[in-house]
Amino acid sequence: MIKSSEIADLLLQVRPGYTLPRELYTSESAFIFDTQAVLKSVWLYACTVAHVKKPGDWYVFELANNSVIIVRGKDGEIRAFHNTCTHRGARICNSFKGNNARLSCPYHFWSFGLDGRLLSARGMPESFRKAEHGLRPVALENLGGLLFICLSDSPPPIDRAKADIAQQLALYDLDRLKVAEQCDLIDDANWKLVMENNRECHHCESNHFELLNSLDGSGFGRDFPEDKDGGGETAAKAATSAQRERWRQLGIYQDLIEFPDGWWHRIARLSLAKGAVSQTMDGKPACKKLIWPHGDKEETSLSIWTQPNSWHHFCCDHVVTFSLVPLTEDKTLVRTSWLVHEDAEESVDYDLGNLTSVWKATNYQDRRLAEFNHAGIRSDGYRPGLYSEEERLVEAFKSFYVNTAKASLANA
Ligand code: 3BY
Ligand code: FES
Ligand code: FE
Repeated sequence: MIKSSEIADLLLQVRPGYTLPRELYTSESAFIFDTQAVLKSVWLYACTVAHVKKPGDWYVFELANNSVIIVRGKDGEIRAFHNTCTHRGARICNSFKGNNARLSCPYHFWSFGLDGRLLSARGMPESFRKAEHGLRPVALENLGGLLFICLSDSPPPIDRAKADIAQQLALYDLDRLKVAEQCDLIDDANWKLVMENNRECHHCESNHFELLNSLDGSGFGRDFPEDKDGGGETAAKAATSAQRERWRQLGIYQDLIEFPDGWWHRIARLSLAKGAVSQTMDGKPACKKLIWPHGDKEETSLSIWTQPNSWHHFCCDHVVTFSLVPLTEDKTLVRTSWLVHEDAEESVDYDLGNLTSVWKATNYQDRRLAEFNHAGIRSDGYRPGLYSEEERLVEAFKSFYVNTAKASLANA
């Protein structure tokens, strides 16, 4: 078992531009430190507003021993509560989603309103005040339809991320979407390696045949697509500038937003490859009912990456969101959800296989890579290795982790 002084020593060994020391990826103590300190001190992406679309819809987000109920009230408000009964502590919601008019504990049937208030409790003494026994709230914020929770009693600021993300996502109106498919994958790899893998496309060319039908991997991780050819005027650069001018005219142009002032979000509008207008196998929309107002001719998608546990892609016809949760030091849950227009009908407007095939294939490929990475790092022969220039966003993730970890130790 590593003590916190040993975690501190490991963090001190971390060098800029290099991967982490082995034990920070592989030890049980680092996993406990990550889930009990690091990840409790930050905002975590849980799900979207479409996952709790109707009043009474609830969704459970779990991190190690903690379980959080995200629930939409009769008033339409979305709130979050610890999934532990205020009677004798039983877990109230015991599957990962549902719809109920009240939240009833299965043990002695205390019943709670969707706003967390205790409504009924049998046989309690006369002095008992129901108002004092409501569910304990968890901090929740809605960032343009993406729901984030924070398990700390004093969550860090979120205003800048909220403003930037909400501004970009207004175009896609997540309130009008529904979840068409959700899929869980468990990677036998540490969560930080699964995240690192997401933050580079250095591995894309030889691994992501399906994804590269629509995504141009070569620009990923560089400053911005038009910078990838260096300073000179090239045909590719001219084409990119022309396209961005078109976006500007449509009012969808945005500069790259990348961890502004030390924030934890990155937003980029990407040019899709090979004439694709959506991230599908044939590059065509997978759903007939579009979710944005600009038709199906724009060769573009919007992406949002947040530290430390999510990434999201917004196409003209669908959204794919990814939430990542560590399960043990060498197991990570990658939960992927595909959202389409609420009026779209399966088999009429979209085929589920066609909608999900690119990212299902990509997730399997990435799982294999993260597992190879974890297995190799366990070796006595492993030493922290140097990131390439295409891996600067991996370094950005790693330093976010290290800085948050150091701050958690300092505040302990
Ligand atoms: O989904 C992503 O954001 C990254 C970029 C390209 C590959 N990768 C899985
Ligand atoms: Fe929930 Fe008793 S523990 S009603
Ligand atoms: Fe990948």
